[in-house]
Amino acid sequence: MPARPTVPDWFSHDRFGMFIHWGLYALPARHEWVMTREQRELSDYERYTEFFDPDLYDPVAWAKLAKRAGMKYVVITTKHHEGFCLWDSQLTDYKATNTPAGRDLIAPFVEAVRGEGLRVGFYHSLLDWHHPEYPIDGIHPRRDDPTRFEANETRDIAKYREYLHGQVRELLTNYGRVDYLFYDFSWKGDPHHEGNPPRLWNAKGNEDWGGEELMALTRELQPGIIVNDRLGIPGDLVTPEQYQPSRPMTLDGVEVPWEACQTMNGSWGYDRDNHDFKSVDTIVKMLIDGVANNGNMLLNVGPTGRGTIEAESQRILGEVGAWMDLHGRSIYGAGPSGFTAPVDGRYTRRGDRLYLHLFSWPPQHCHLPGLAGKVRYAQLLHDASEIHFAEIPPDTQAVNTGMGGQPAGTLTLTLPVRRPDV
Ligand code: FHN
Repeated sequence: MPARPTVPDWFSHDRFGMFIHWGLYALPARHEWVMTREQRELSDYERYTEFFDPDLYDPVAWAKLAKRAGMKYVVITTKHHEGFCLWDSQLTDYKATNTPAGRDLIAPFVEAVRGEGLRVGFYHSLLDWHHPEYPIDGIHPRRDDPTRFEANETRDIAKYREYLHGQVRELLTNYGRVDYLFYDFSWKGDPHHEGNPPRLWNAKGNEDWGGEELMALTRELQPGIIVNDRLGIPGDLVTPEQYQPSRPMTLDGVEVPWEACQTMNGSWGYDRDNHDFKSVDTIVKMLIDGVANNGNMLLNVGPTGRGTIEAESQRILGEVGAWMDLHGRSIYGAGPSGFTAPVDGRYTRRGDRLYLHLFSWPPQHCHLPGLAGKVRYAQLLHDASEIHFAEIPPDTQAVNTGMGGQPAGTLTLTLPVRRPDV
């Protein structure tokens, strides 16, 4: 029986992290899959290395932005599917060191994130559309490769596996403490990608990744590290992507830790033409909703080719941080309440404190005006339900639509719970 997924307390306490997708794809600035979506010739795509010059890269500013937003950990793409490495890997020339950047970009990132008291996570792609021995999978038939649809016998999968494991060893050896490894992604048996064309090399199952061996190496090099579920074998948590589970997540009927990774605008990598950002209100509600169902949220930014995080992302994260300044105590160390929430709201609970988050106002049947009405509604809610609130304390932080510039639509009340049995 595989070990049950578990995560260290810090992860369930911290609830909220930043995801960073950064690589050569920031230069075409259309999506991190641009190489595949536009069927770019490898020789053509590689030329971006001549222009990758993130002169405005400031990892301290990135770490401060994450902290400002109330995020407690930061996960960066060390290498995405394109195969380009942000660190000074000794196993390839396809790396930031060999671009106008001229240096390892992961080392200063790690130092900056730790400097802000945040935890460090690495994203690492199992796919590598650049490596000569990476098997052609069903998603990236290379036009410049005459064997593109040949069976994988034309490629030495063992050599690719050695490269993959060797780079993981570099990342988990050369940068001190790493708290979280987000592998990405495998298909076979992966709930995130059911129905996709099975990968040619995965037809034989995941032993070609060396998944078990890679998991063991990860834990050997970084005891206590959190490893996700995308190696194609059970990890320490489940990682729903771009959706919010409607209840706590389970495996075989047993609740498991989970973290929903979300974009701000539908694109992981910087997409210069995509201004379809989620509102602050939506992001705050997603975070609350996740905690109410015992999950985390990993919210993504996609820095530009020059190393900046676009203004809209910064604005949104600043306003999410303003909400977190007031209500972080209903998120950090909080979780499901055990009570039935009103249809237009959520409960989160931390110890004997119950937090009522009203997502819409006025709720269907309450016509009480203004803030007093909202507070009274909270009392009505709880008189009518199995929860009995003590008098709402005078210091109740009742924040509603528009007040003090808070995100519209959320009213969060901090209320002590008088246990029904007392
Ligand atoms: O293909 C990637 C995608 O580009 C992005 O990195 C997401 C983030 O979880 N993971 C894969 C799609 O599931």
